[in-house]
Amino acid sequence: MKALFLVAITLLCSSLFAEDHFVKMVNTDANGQIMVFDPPFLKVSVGDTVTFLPTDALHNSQSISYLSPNDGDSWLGEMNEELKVEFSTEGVYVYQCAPHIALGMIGVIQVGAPSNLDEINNNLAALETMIAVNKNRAKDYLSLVN
Ligand SMILES: [Cu+2]
Repeated sequence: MKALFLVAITLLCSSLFAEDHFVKMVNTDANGQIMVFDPPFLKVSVGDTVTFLPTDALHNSQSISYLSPNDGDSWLGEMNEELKVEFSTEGVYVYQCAPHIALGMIGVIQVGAPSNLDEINNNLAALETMIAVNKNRAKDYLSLVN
């Protein structure tokens, strides 16, 4: 009986504690990708946080409203700022580094179920017109949504 109680408490606690995730903003990653979020795709749970780390200089992280869930979370990091975002709304978020959008410096965060994935795919062309190099990244990262 006591063991069962302990198991129940352990399960309860693990669901209560949100996880913290980290994304580095770098000039080059381990795969030789240039101007990139590392990792570029993350799957997290509602209530988790993601901290963007200014590992290299002259990057920021900001959400893109037309590539986020309706009434979803939004953020706007300053250049070189370490920014912690808590996700309270489920869905898929595509975000960018403003100075390097032309170089395809974008990332994707999936929070829980990908309820807005069709909407994102419908709106993706607007983002892709702003990207000159590494145009394939948006589709590559979104292919990891599961
Ligand atoms: Cu950048």
